This record gives sequence, structure tokens and C-alpha cells, in this order.
Amino acid sequence: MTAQNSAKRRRAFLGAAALLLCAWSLFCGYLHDGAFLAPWHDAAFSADVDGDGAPERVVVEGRAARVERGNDVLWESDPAWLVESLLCCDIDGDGANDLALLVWKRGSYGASRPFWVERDEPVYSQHIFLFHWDGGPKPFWMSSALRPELASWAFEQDGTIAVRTKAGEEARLYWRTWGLDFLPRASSPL
Ligand SMILES: [Ca+2]
Ligand SMILES: [Ca+2]
Repeated sequence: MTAQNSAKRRRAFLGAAALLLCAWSLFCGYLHDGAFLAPWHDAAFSADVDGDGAPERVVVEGRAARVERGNDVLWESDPAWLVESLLCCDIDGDGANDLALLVWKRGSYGASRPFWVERDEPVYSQHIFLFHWDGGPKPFWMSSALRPELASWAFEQDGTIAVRTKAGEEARLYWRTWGLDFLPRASSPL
């Protein structure tokens, strides 16, 4: 092999390595910002979030949620969350509207975690966060990582949440004594 050929092969190898490094960086960047997590859809609707009889504006935009009244922003979701969808409905049946967020976040736990869990998961997982409105959103139930993950959801007249999983299965979530749970298949209205 001539010195010229050897130099060519070295340059080709370095070029391929640089390309691979660029591709890997882009892939990690996409993973970092959650681009592969869900088809993100902006949405906006009116609902009486605080129960005063007048509607507020509920907005999901750019993976974040907010509640507006006129020109005022009453609440914005945590920037660490990627908000996929938001419902405003009475999920726990107490007569007052609640906010339900379908959220992607890193890890299964918040600021505190069980003592036996040394380190939270670094990858994104899907969660449901529920809030009462009492002068602002007060969290009252936050799920661990959803299994199965949800592709869509909608609040139904019977007080349940109709969901479709990413595998295409349809099911209902309902408010049990404390927390959302899947309706047993036999009692599902579907
Ligand atoms: Ca209101
Ligand atoms: Ca409620």
C-alpha cells in the first residue's frame, strides 16, 4: 500500500467517524428534547376552571399548558414537563372541575423518591397529573409512569376517561377511592 493510499484511507475513516459522531449528537439531541415521544398537537378550549361561572381559556401550545383569563396568564405548567394533552373536567366526582394533564417527564418520581430507589430514571415516561383549582392549581394525584402508555384520551359523560393505548386498545380510566385506575374489562362500558 502506498503512502498516498494510506492517507486516503485515514481521511475516509476520519470522515466516517465524524459523520457518525454528528448523527449520534443529533439523535441524542432529539432524545433530550423528547422529539420522538409523541405526536404533539396544540389545542385551546374554554372551560370554567375555577368554578366562578365564567370560562377561562385553557391552552396547550409548544408542549406546555397554561390557563388564561383575558390577557392574564393564571397558570403555566412546569417547564420540566412536556404536556401532551390537558382535560378540564370533574374527574373525582366532587362537583368541581379538575385539570388533568397527560405529561412526559424524566424519571418516575418528583423531588422525593422511595429510599430504596438510588437514582431516578433518566428517560422520559408518561404520567397523569391531577389538580384541584383553589386560588390556583393544587396537585392532588400524580401517577407513576403509565403502563400501558396512552395515545389519546377523552372525558366521558359517565365520569370516566376513555383512553386508547399506543397498542390501539380501548379502555376506561375511573376515579377509585384514591387515584385513577383502569376499569375491569368485564365492567367496561365499551
Ligand atoms: Ca371561571
Ligand atoms: Ca373534581
